[in-house]
Amino acid sequence: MRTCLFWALMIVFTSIASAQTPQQIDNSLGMKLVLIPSGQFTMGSNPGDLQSDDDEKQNKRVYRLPTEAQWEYACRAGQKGPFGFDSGTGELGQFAWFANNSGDKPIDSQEVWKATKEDLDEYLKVLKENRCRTHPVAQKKPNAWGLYDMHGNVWEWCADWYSDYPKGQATDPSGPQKGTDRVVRGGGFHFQSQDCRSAERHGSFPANRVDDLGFRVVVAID
Ligand SMILES: [Ca+2]
Repeated sequence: MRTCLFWALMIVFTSIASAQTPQQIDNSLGMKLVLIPSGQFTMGSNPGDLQSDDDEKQNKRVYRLPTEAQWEYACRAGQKGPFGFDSGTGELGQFAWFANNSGDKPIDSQEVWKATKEDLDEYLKVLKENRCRTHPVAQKKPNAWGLYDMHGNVWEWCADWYSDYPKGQATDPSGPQKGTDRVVRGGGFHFQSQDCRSAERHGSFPANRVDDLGFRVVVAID
């Protein structure tokens, strides 16, 4: 079988090299090659082939990170305010785990920030003493599209490289071609309410591993 494959590849390459190649080619070793016309085909088994193996099938669902635009669109769920829910339907604490409610006792994280003189280490020390932590998903209310934990709990990786937004309008943007940090969105359990807004954005080095950083996936369907 390997020999057959080898021959097939040689034949295809020959046909691509020159459309004028004769139908049969001989070489100095006495090998006889056959010209195969160039063309297109769909690789893999047909949908009706009941004997096909999994690795032959096309159109398998591909799960991936959302782009930054897709993430924010899903987070906002049609809302134009700071969060992906109407203020008439509740407060952030009903939809999200953030610094005020992710620990054993409720706290006012803005007051803690002021009291610790905006020293991050001291601020985090207070939160650690209160055992602020992640929580299982879907314990809070979902947004209008049924998505849980878009705000808070853990920041979420997006596929885009992080940079300033480009000037002008864009449709379904996917960020710059290269960069050093990837976009993270949504805020985490250590953070204050303003850090959990739909528009809040940061960049993080792709190898970064911390306890308030996670991801959700998207999948395109036919
Ligand atoms: Ca989140």
